Formats: sequence, C-alpha cells, structure tokens
Amino acid sequence: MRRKNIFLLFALSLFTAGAFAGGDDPVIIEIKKYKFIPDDITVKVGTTIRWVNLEKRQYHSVWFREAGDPVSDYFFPDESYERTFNEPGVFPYVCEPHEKDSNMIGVVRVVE
Ligand SMILES: [Cu+2]
Repeated sequence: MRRKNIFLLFALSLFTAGAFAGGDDPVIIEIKKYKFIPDDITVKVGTTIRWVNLEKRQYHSVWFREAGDPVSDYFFPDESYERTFNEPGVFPYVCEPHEKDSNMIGVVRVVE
C-alpha cells in the first residue's frame, strides 16, 4: 500500500513537470506594492498571462489601452486578471488608477 502511494506521488510529480515545460499554464505576474513583478516580460505567441493581486488591501487594474482594450475592471487582493496574447508585438499596459501617481506601468513582448 505504501509503495503504491509513493509511486503515485512520483507519477504526479512527473505529470506536473511535464505540464510546466509544455507552457500551457498561465504565466504569473505578481502585483505588490504598486508594482508589476516583473514589469517587462517576453512570452511566446499563444501564452496566457495572469496578473495576481498580492496586496493587503489595494485594488489595481491591468489596461492595454494602446491595444484598444476596453477600460479594465479593478481587481482586489487574491483576485486576478488574465489576457491571452495571440499576436506577436510589444504591448504596453497600465494600472489605470495608479499610472500617473505611482508610475504603475508594464510591457508584454510577444515573440513567435
Ligand atoms: Cu494600481
């Protein structure tokens, strides 16, 4: 019984490693102390990025204004925002309420 459990754990860890290498999981950008971490990222076409708000109280937004996206909703601690990038290019974005006073900006570079 115990040996079976160990095998199961081993198989599970292999599966997790494979999924990670395949690039199917969203890429995470953390939001902490009015900063996108990292604020400059390069990903492959087809990648989904998930911005996760790790503040204690503060809401933020992720708005791709130059790409023509509608104004984004604010999201609160432990909430997140996702966007998938299906075209190569350079995509700057801002946190709408904190763009000017906290210079809260970032860029996603999408390559083939
Ligand atoms: Cu913000």
